[in-house]
Amino acid sequence: MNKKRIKIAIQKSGRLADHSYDLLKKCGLIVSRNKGQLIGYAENMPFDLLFVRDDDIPSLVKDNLTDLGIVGLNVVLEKQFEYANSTQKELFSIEEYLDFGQCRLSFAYPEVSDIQSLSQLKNKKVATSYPFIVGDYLERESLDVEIVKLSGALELAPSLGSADAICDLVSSGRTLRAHNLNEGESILEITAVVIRSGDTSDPFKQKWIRKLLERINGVLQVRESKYVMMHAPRNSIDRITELIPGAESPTIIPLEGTDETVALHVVCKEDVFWETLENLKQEGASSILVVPVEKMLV
Ligand code: PRT
Ligand code: ZN
Repeated sequence: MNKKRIKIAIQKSGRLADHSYDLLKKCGLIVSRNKGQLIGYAENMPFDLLFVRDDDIPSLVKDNLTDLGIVGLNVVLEKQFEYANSTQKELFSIEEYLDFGQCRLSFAYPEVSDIQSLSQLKNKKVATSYPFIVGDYLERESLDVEIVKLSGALELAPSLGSADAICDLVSSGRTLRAHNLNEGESILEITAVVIRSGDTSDPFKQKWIRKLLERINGVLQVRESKYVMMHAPRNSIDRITELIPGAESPTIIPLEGTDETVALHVVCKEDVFWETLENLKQEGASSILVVPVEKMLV
């Protein structure tokens, strides 16, 4: 029996923790894990899960201590800059952009300040937890701004006088508003991503990693996808297919007792709204059913 196991690092607790764990369970992993335990073992597949702080995930993957990791793009990019001078050829690769952990990295200015845009920040100070990403952006924009690195409570930096602006993660914008800060330029759109070690050449590991990545892709597609069924006039098939957002080629099934009407089935990779159904009806479609898709492998 092959004893090799593929290790995946995910966040132990925090914004990405439950989403990451659920995603892997949706991919079919049955994981035995006791509360408080830092490692979980998949019973049915050769995967072990390591529950760690998100900031540690890129280095675990870079050092090949784990084969895969799920972490925010912000953390990945910041570490990539940090390791840029390393002699290691391939640190890790981004394999998949996920549909959770969405936020953006934005500049924000105190409501009371005269400075309300990047161009006004010249020779001033910006506080951030992402000095490399922000530094790279400012350099590309040829802006001379001093970066103050802070690891927490960034929102307080302007009122404490340690910076003129901040550059921080924003999702709803509530935190900025609560601290009387105006959101300015967004410099990065963020989601959680799957990263993979540069050293997964072992064929056994490769096979299972490919399988898992395919399943992750399938789970992501399914979340949006719908299966649409209807009766449609044969001469309207093209127009009807065009109306369905993200539709692939439809399956056309003859109906007993008629040549003019067919059953049309199609997988649609976007949400289907009432307006679409009303438009389909106008083109002559009837008995329209929209059902969720449980699993998909393309
Ligand atoms: O303990 P550990 O080190 O593992 O976790 P952590 O505290 O460093 O990270 P955590 O769990 O807060 O976030 C993990 C990842 O979630 C981040 O690296 C981002 O990729 C992603 N993410 C998504 C966010 C947010 N949304 C987010 N809103 N991370 C942080 N925030 C913070 C932001 O810093 C600000 O303080 O939430 C506040 C703003 O939220 P809004 O909704 O008020 O705008
Ligand atoms: Zn963290």
